[in-house]
Amino acid sequence: MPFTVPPLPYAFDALEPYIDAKTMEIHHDKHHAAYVTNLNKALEGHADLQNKTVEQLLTGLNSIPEAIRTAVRNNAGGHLNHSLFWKIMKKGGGGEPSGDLATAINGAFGSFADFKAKLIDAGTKRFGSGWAWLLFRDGKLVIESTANQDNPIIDGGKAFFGIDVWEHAYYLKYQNRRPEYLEAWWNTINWAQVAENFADAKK
Ligand code: MN3
Repeated sequence: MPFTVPPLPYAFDALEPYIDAKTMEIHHDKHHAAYVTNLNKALEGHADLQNKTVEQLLTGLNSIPEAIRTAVRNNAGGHLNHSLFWKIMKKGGGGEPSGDLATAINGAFGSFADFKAKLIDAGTKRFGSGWAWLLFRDGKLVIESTANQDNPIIDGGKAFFGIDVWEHAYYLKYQNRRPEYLEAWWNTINWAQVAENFADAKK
């Protein structure tokens, strides 16, 4: 079955004023849709690959024919990354995590404030387009950033929270002010969903 774009779990304007409705509409309906269209196109004629999940495609890039490997890497990555991104935000989000997730964050980074500063720093310093992530690597909770649509799963990481720092994610409202977007974004976070993702990633 071809890959499909999951519906946005809230209205385009749900994240106002932090992320504007027009950005959400273009980001979801055009950018995410294009990754899915281009992934399906790349996999045309490769029935064996069409049955895989995006996670399977990305952890097995070396076994994908060279002619379509980069297209699969970029577009399966784009599909996976955005599917996660929409879910970890919600209308009326924000605040701080609680429970096991809060304990793990405090243990790894000292405090929520330190964690937040470090993730913002990773997103700010990512040159060009990419993502900043909270993930498990070798059983440890760490922050990393990746270029383009690469997801840490490509080299064994398990990302369960992250922010898109491509210009298409913020340019209409924030123009060149990426740090301002990175700061405002925390007001959209769905911590209950992130806690669920964390519990899954920890397994
Ligand atoms: Mn994006």
